[in-house]
Amino acid sequence: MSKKILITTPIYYVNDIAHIGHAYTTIIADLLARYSRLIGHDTYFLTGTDEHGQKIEQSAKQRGKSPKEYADEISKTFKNLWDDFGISYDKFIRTTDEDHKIGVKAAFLKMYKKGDIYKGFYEGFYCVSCETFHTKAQLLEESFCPDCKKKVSLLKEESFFFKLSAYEDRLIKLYEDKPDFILPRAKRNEIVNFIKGGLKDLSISRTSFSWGVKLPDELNEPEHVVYVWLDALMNYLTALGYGKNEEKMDFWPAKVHLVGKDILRFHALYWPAFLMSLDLPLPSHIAAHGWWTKDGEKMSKSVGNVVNPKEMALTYGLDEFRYFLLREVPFGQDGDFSKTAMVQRINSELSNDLGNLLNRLLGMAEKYFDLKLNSKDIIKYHKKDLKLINDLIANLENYIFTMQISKYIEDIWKVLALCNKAITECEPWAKIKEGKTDEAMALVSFLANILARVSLLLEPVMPEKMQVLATSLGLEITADNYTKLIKNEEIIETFKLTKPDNILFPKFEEETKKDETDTKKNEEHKDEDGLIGINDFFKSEMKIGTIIEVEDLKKSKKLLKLKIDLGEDKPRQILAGIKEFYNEESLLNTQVCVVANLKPMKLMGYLSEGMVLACKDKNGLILLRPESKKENGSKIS
Ligand code: ME8
Repeated sequence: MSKKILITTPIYYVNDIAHIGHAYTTIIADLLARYSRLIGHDTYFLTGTDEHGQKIEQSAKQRGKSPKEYADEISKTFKNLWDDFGISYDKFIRTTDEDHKIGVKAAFLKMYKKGDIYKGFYEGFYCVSCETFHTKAQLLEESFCPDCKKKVSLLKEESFFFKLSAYEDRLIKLYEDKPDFILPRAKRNEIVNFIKGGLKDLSISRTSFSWGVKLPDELNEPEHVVYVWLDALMNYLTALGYGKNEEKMDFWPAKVHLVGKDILRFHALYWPAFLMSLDLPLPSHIAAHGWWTKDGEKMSKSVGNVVNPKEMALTYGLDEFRYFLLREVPFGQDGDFSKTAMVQRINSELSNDLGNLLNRLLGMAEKYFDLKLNSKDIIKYHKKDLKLINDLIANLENYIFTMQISKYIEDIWKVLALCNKAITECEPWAKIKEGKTDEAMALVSFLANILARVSLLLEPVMPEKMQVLATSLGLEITADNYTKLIKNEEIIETFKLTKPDNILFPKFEEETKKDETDTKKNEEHKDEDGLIGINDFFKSEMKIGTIIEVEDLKKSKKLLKLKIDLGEDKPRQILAGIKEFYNEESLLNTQVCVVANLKPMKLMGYLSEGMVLACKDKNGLILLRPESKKENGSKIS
């Protein structure tokens, strides 16, 4: 029976452009949505951007832009990326949308009228980067955020509070009654332990900045804006018309809110409490995936190890990239991104096991049967293999909404292995020679039938490539065909195959192992002539930046402390030995070239996060500068 299914991604902050982590979340959610449609459910897939709050206000200011102007710019880069990636979202919500603001205000008012919101005074610590309140006891070394390790600020301001403490018992009961509410199950303890410390009421409004949704007019509190996490979480309802026309509210409650482990607490604790207060049903699952690192380190712009999803998709193919992300790491675990591992999976699993199976099928079908197949003898010769495959496939559906995605793919590869084994055992070329054409036909049509099923099963993983596979088999990827071939185990009686224009999964040279992003493993050195490879050169990331602050370090003869805007969240602090040649006036608001991926080091007790390029000869020192003004953060190559 068709159900209404809502799948969501987090809405991404617009202070950063999309990297592989965001792509990972969105691709998993896309897989869930595509799968849900394929099995016949009426599916609504929601993604978007989170645009309010202090962090965004600050980032915009650093770039000399208004928050809205800045949010428009970055939100578009997310939307464009998902469009380029063929992400099958139904709605891209922005928290600056007017309808969203209406819904947030309606929810605030409802909770207020219910008596779940009261006015008070907040005194405590706040991490702007995570947009999170912390108690002193939670901080690292008394002043650093326990999550992102950045310095927190002390807040003292009037605030409205949500009576989170009143929901403690109901939340504990929720985790007990619904053991699959948080997936993977192991992550549940994290939340339960957090509650064990006792739940404090949550500050849900701010007065020290203004970039947010105003409180409902009825409250007459023009100084307050809604806390960005309440604002953001509400997107899951406002996207459905909550507080306005309720147009799509029949999709509520969500089937899965997909999130990274960093934001599990907001979704598994605050969000159900807000929903209880709003008298709304709770989502079925909050599914939290693990973290991608590069060479074992957290990806960050300042370290210069951010993996660009678009670049990966362009180089290795979008579907190959999707396959790798979904197959490499069991859901919930952390993974380290390596191109070498990706190439190995493409070559052995996609190219050998799957692509080559199609080649073998097409080769035999063309040579022996003019690409026309008849399946009448499949049961006679392949009953046993068919039973094994049917059993494997029947189990697959259980894996998807329990988020065992790598297991889902792994079992499809067991099906492919059975097909490849069947060819070896049957030796159809020998059967043809012996005049046993029926047996050869049975084998080839068996392969065609199984590949037809595989094209349906893998469509949510690799939509474009599976379209090519299905077309070559003369099959359409539809919910009807899914029911026929996967649920009812029907056999396609005849085929007229066509050969695709290109090979399904071309191989990549294993020499990609030497790729420059697999840094640690692939150090290149100067050769005997003192020359370096181009990869060595490109290891240094050089960018254009604007000097926005100059401080004379009195204790040093040479050093000036500069703040340089490289188009990042916050300006870089760089110490440069240029005092003898430049002063504040000649530096301020001018552009320079910066090596941006140097390991930070301390000079005269100050952290220096990069190096300014300069040239010195007997006449003195000059800074290297762009010929004309370039956007901050522009790469030098
Ligand atoms: O937290 N590995 O937005 P955000 C895996 N606006 N996933 C990663 C990742 C990594 N290295 N880095 C980021 C917010 N992610 C809020 C959400 S929802 C109501 C509000 C993914 O832009 C992961 O899904 O910081 C994480 O939860 C999300 O990006 C955080 O995105």
